[in-house]
Amino acid sequence: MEIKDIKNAKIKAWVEEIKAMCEPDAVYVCDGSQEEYDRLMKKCVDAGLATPLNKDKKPNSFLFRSLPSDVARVEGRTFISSVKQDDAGPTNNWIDPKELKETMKGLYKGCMHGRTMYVIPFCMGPLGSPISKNGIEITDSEYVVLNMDIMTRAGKKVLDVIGENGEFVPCLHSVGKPLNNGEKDNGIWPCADVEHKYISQFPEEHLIWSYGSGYGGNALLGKKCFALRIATVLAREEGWLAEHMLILKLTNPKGEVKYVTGAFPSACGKTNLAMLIPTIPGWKVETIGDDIAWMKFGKDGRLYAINPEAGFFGVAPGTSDQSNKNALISASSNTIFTNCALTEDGDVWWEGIGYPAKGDLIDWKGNKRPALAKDKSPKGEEFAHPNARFTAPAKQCPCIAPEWEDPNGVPISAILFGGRRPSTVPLVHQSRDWNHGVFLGSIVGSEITAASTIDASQVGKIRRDPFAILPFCGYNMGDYFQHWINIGKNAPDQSKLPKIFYVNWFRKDDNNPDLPGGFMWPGYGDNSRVLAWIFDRCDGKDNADDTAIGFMPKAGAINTDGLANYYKKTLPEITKVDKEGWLKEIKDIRENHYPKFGKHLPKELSEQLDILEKNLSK
Ligand code: OXD
Ligand code: MN
Repeated sequence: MEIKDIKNAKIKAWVEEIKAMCEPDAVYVCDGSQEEYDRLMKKCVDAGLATPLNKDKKPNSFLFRSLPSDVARVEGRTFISSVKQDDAGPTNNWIDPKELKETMKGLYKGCMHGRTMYVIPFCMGPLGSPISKNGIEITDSEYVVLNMDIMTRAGKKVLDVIGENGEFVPCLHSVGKPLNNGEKDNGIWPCADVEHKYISQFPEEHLIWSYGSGYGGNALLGKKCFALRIATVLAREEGWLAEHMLILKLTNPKGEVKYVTGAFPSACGKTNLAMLIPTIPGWKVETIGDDIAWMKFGKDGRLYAINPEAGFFGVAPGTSDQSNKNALISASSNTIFTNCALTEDGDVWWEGIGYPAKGDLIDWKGNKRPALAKDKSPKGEEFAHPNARFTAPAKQCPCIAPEWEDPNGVPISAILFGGRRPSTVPLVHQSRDWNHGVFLGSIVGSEITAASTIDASQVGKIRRDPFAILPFCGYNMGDYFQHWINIGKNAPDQSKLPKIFYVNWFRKDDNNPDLPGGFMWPGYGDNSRVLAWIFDRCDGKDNADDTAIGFMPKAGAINTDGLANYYKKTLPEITKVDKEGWLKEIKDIRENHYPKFGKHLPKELSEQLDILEKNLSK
């Protein structure tokens, strides 16, 4: 389609304005058809940017390789450009919007020379849902169009929904690599140098400008930039919640259903939990979403969630039949792989896939190397980049719930928080009430391990990632805590609020040689044992003890049938209150975490900290 096919005057004017600034060779409005997808993919293959995979192994799937300077989100180059710095808060990078726009306009000027400017109308959430929101992404990257096609509902149908007067979030993206006359990409991933990358959110204007990166969350602007950073701002303005949470459907052996959301920092197995295969008989987990949840109160007073995305942008390394079979099946066709290794027979491979590769591999940097006899590689010598990804349509997930696109969303019974905590935090505990739950969300974090830092003095400290939304909150995190408190306070019916739980799959005992990896809990499918306890808690079942830190499973309340004996022995240890550990935790929160938020810290959270301390000293 062309600009003239756009009926909405506001969109048209904005597209014309960006065209005049970026000076592309052509402008193309995406219709979202299969023919368009195939044509643009062929363009990428012809330009040497994409490799078609073996049709017998991975039908209609392609592999892209990025440059080593463009392999992940760039938090250091991500900005919340609010008018006042205080509104961006202590956890976001801030530049004055006037200054940032001047700088970025300088970069955008003529940045699309030699390229086509694509206009992608997209919807976050099921089309026509009262919870969904529309956006328009302008980009000069075919890779972005193709990924947005999988990750969102995109194309003409969205323009029709927006109509002549509907609202949309404008999202501008350029890879920041103009081409001189006749110049071609020649198989080299286009992007700008790190110091010229800007991932900018303007919260007052609900506007996104991204420059210089073609990768994932930096470039697929519907995801982290819109569905989290701008959506957190919209949610606060409009009284709902935009969260970095998976959504799952849990069915018990009687066929009763509950829906659960969960916030976990990156690399804590969120996608695995969303697609879990239970090890306890009769229980079923189905997926609604694996990364983002938008939640609004329904007419019945319950909190309803939708998954604003239509696909999974999952981390490939570590995904195996054992860790997440359903993700592998989701990505077995019609999938875009990025920075995975390529096998001799035209398939993809990555570390932790569960089997060694054969023959030679082309690694993510494009070098041919003989495969190793195992499915691990030394750090820095990986064949697949540790942040290699698959972009797969959610509808291909074998355990996708039939109602995953219900425009009304699904009613949430429980909200989980969790991080990687080798000590202190038990396997599961339930908050006493909403504010206590908000407190638990506010202290989410992962312990820094020797594997995650080169600075030995940091090991054992806790990197806090409140609500697992630290890199994705579009405003002051203290005000975000207050928003959560207010949601509870102003709920149409307090008794219908979801119950809040803190889970920890990662307790360790390195001195016990029986435990694989030193982990005191098996995780993966066995997490269903904890989900089952949570399910029953939501029904008010008498399966908990009231402890100093909240409700915890009564002895025998977690189903251990079929669990290895050594885990049966560790279970009492990980389901009791570690008083010393929690007192240290309180000190860390009081001295290092909460003071960052200054006057923005809700008094309700300091109160919760005092209550916890008092309970522990009883
Ligand atoms: C993601 C992340 O890519 O949270 O989803 O980092
Ligand atoms: Mn995420």
